[in-house]
Amino acid sequence: MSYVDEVIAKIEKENPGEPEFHQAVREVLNSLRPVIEKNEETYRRDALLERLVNPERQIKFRVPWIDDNGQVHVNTGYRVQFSSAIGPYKGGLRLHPSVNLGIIKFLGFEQVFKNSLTGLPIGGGKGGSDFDPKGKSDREVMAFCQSFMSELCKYIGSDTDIPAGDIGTGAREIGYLFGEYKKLRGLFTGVLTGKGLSFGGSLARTEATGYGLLYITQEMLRCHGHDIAGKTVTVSGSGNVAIYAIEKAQQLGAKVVTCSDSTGWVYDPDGIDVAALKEIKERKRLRLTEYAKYRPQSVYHEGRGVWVTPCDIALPCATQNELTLDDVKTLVKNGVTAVAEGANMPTTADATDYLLQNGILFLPGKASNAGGVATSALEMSQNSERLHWTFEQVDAQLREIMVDLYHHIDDAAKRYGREGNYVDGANIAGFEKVVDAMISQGIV
Ligand code: NDP
Ligand code: 2IT
Repeated sequence: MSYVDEVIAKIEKENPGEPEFHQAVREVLNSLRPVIEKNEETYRRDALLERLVNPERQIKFRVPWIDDNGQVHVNTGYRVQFSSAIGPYKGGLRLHPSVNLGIIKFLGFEQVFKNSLTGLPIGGGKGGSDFDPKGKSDREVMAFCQSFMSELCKYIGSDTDIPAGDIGTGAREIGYLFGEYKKLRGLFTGVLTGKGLSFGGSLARTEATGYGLLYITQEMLRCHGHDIAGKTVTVSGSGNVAIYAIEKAQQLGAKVVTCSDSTGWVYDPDGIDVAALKEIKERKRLRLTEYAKYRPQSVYHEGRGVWVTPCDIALPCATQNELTLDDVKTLVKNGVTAVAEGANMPTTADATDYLLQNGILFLPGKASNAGGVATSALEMSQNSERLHWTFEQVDAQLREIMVDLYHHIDDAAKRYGREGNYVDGANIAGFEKVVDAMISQGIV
């Protein structure tokens, strides 16, 4: 059995009930086959792949908190510190009822390669809880965040592990988490990113993941002789990533006709009204059913279904495995040119294969959504020098990082005879830097 197959089998056996983690490991290791084969004996002797796919540390803890009626609830908190080979652990905190150890491990594993691709000195980690912020009062969210941080604070620090936002964790949650960390540790440091602008946050961090997705998509399209201007775009999700992807796509001259949440989706033939979306989702925290009140010409559908809408560019920006084989068959039938992932692993493995086999330009999330964490690293730099950069400075750096990232993965794909396969390109390019650091640092 090849070394890659051996390690895939071992991971599946030793981590039962974690299908998303298996999926992420399989995808990366399959891409790495040509790289591993060149050094198979040395890598096997040094257990390099076992060290790559097993987290350095995983922390699981109890999070008790009291609701507005005096009822005590107990959630589970996680922080998986996956790899510190190239820098301190860095990655978001997901608050969603679907969170379990396998989901956090898949996200932490992806983060290692993504962070490497940014070109910045950040290792990979991820955390979160099965707590659901939806429908909770601000006081309940604060109570949860304070309890969560009272344990997490023992394991993080501005030079060791720097969490940030993800699904269900936005500016409000980061604020409460930061306040509690500061109180418990007595330290005003850049221990979290995505902070408010009045206490060390970076301009453009809120926009960064969505904007970065469009910058890299634009560069890929440009290199293939296409332009975003005038194109029809479909987006799923209506959270942080989706909102700013829609905003930047429209600034670049595209028309975005859909968005969604976990209960339904909206089709707006005149293009999504971003101001209305921000009002509904960021300020009022309501459902997308509200959208028709702002835009009477739009249509609301219950359930999933964004991908039946004909488009040139599809941007899945909600969650993992939301874009299935049936969905991509419809996209291809409708003449899609490009699919770029705003979410982490939103495309199922068979759907990814189908897109690649049909010559669709496809950017995997670990490359195309890296603008968020890259800008988090810029926030860390600003915190270290105790300065603030302007929106234009941060945005210009973000754009440069995303353009460079595209050429980096394009080059890696070409070097291994996989031209145009950005899944392989991203996995190989991300791996090269991490493995170099791992080998230099010895068996640790
Ligand atoms: P938000 O919580 O701001 O928004 C998430 C959106 O996705 C909401 O519209 C939500 O709908 C929808 N959604 C979440 N879970 C599901 C589900 N199980 N089924 C259907 N819809 C769902 O999160 P973000 O925008 O920050 O994150 C979106 C994706 O982008 C995630 O995969 C995240 O890991 C990834 N990402 C985020 C980055 C960031 O900086 N925030 C950086 C890089 C990647 P509803 O409100 O109804 O739950
Ligand atoms: O998946 C991701 O890259 C994020 N949720 C952002 C992580 C970060 O540290 O900004």
